[in-house]
Order: sequence, then C-alpha cells, then structure tokens
Amino acid sequence: MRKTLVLSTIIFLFFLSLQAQTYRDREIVCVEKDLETMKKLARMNLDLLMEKDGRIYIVAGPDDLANLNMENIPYRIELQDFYPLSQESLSIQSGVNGEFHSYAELEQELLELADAYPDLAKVEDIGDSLEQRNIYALKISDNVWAEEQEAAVIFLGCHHAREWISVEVPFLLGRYLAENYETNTEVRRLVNNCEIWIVPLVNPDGLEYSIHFYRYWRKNRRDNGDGTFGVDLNRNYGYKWGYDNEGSSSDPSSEVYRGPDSFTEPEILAVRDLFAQKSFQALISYHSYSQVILYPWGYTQAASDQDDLLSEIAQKMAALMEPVNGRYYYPDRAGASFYLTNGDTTDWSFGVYGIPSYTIELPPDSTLNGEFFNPESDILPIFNENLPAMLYLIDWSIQNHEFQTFHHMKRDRQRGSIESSRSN
Ligand code: 0X9
Ligand code: CA
Ligand code: ZN
Repeated sequence: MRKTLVLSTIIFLFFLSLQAQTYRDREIVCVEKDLETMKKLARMNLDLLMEKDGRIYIVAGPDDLANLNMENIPYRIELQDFYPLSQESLSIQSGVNGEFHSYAELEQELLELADAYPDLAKVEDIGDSLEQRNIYALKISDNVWAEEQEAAVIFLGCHHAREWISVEVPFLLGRYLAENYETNTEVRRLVNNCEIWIVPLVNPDGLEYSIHFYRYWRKNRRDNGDGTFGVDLNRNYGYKWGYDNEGSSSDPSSEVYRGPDSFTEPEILAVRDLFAQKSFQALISYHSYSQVILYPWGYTQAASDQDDLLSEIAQKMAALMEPVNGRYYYPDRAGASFYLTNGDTTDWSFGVYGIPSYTIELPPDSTLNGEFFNPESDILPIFNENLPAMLYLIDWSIQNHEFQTFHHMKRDRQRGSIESSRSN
C-alpha cells in the first residue's frame, strides 16, 4: 500500500518534471530600451513582460536568445530576480495563489455576491473555455433581471493567464458597487442608470495552469496539434487580425501566437457574443504590468479619427487615479507608445463598435519596488486607485447614452414630422 503510494508519487513527479522540462529553457532577460533596439525587437515577436527603468524585460527561449545575439542586442539574464526558488517548488501545489482568485474561488464568490444582492447582481455563463470551464459575466444594475434602456459598459480581466491582478480589479468593482449601493448616493446613481458588465476571467484554463503548474503561462490552453499549446487571446480578435507580423505571430510556439484565424478561440467568442447582444458604450480590459492606460490603435502607429476623445478620457482617468496612492498611469496610444500588436481586444471593440476602449496595464512600473508578480498586499491599493477611473467611465457612458438618446429622439421626431408632412 505504502509502496504503491511512493511509487505513484515518484511516477507523478517524474511526469511533472518531464512537462516542466519544456519551460526550463526559458529565461527572463532584459535589454536597454532605445529606438534602434525597439525597432529590432518589434520584428522578433518576443514575449515582452514589461518595461522598467528604461529596460525591456523579455521571456526568452533558446531561439529568442539566438536572435538577440544575431541582432547584436546585448541582454542581461534576470531569472533570479523574478523567480524565487521557494516559489518554484510551490508552484506545482494547490493553494499557492494566496489571496488571488483561482477559477473555483472566483466562481464561488461571484455566486455568493449574486445571492447576497439578488436585485443588483446577476451571474451569467456567457460561454465555455476549451477545457469546459465557464466564462462568467457579472452584471450589476438596478432591476438586474430586466434589460432596461440604460447605458452599458464592460470591464474585462485576465486575457493573459499570469496576470492574476487583472482578475481582482474588475471583480472587486462588482463587489464594491453591490456593497455600497444602499449607502452611497453616487454609487446608487451610477448603478441605477447603467448596466455594468464584468468578465473578470476571460482565460480560466490559462489561469489554472499558471496557478498550478507554470507561473509564467500567458496564452489559453489550445492544443495546437504540433506539440505546442496556446493561442494569445489578445491577438485573436477579428479587427485587423494578422495585419502584419509585428507583435503577433503565425507560429504556434510563439507567446503571441494569433491562432489559425480570427475568433477561433471560444473564450473570446464569448466576449464577441456578449457584445452582439448588448450595446456597450465603453470598455476597459485589464492587463499587467507597466502602469499605463493605452488606447487604439494598437495595430498601427497612426492615430484614430477619435484620437482627441480617446486621449482626453485617458488623461482624465489618469488624473483621477494618481491622488489615491500617488501612482501615475501614463496615458498613451498603444501602437505609438510601446509596441505594435494586432488582433487585440481594444482595436476590435473600437474598430467595430466605435466605443472608447482602453487597455489598463496595472502596476508595477519603474517607481514601485514591486517585481513582475504583485504581492497580495498590492491587491487592495491597486483596486482602490483604479476605482475612480472605473466610476468615471461608467458616468461618461451614462452621459454619452443620454446624449445619444436625446439625439435619436430628436432625429426620430424630425423624421416623424417629415413623414407626417409627406403624408399630408
Ligand atoms: O501585448 C498585450 O497584449 C498587452 N500587453 S501585455 O504585457 N499585458 O501582454 C498590451 C496590448 C495593448 N496594445 C498594444 N500595445 N498595441
Ligand atoms: Ca437597470
Ligand atoms: Zn496582458
């Protein structure tokens, strides 16, 4: 009995180590950020982690390192700073996510919230992941079971598995709105006049993989059929999908693999379907890290025809956030600031629906003494500083909705009078 247990444990560990082997050859390296290097990096489709103190951090495999050498880009290996040994041994066990939510923990708390506030909070299953987990949407509104003629806004989290903090921020918004509805008149006004949709975990399979097996996992868990796994869910949306190979890749082993076609991944089909049923006025998709507010376009360096509006809202959000903890989220056009991408969420929601769409990359940036992964103690401060921007965008959506409704009414009235004068 004892023997079989020992034996099966050994076999189990053996297979774990076999699987882990494929990632053992990945290093975190950093390079100096200068224009010349950035141009070269853009062509290489690397897995960029973040920017910190004027350096770009990259998760690099042997091929990437060879390419860096070939391009004469000097790099420094950073593994020790980012991957404490204690964490490595823990990362194959359950419960290592601490205060961060796993799929099951999130599911339970979403359902509990809906139970506690049945008139304000509703959980909808908007689709299944590849591994048959539910993609949950939390709707917060007055008369939550009714579809009312109200503004609607959407907050998304965790397209990228390892970005755990991006689950927490939108989830905590839902809880905050429900819990403060009775006592806070401003919250009540916002919730009464808007349908707030929150999808905190777009990539549940990836998150579970990141918690239980490999902390740096980014993509979903698509079996690409060639021994590689995962599509980058923030490259699979159907606006300018695969526009070029800058920041997205057709190579399944790439960390920014865009999939064989647009909208091949069920996780983002769920988002697309939700969009088809509602009419959202604005979107924020949470990511990490680098403490910036990015807006379209991402696929080109060019400005969109709404650049003034997009930038004005971004600056407003940044200004509202800074006083909370003194952290400034730098607002910028995505493609012009850091690197080009195509097939990302915000290019699609803006390109197809024309709504203000933001990628908020949560901290740390260079000023925070944080590392790539946020400590648990960061969850509440980061949520608190993001809250004013979320409330602002909800309010903006309400104002904009009223404005649109007013103009539709005016237009309909004019049409009506034209028609009635015609029929006269
Ligand atoms: O690359 C991404 O998908 C986002 N960054 S992350 O480090 N979280 O992976 C940024 C997407 C924003 N779009 C552009 N930078 N073009
Ligand atoms: Ca309502
Ligand atoms: Zn991300």
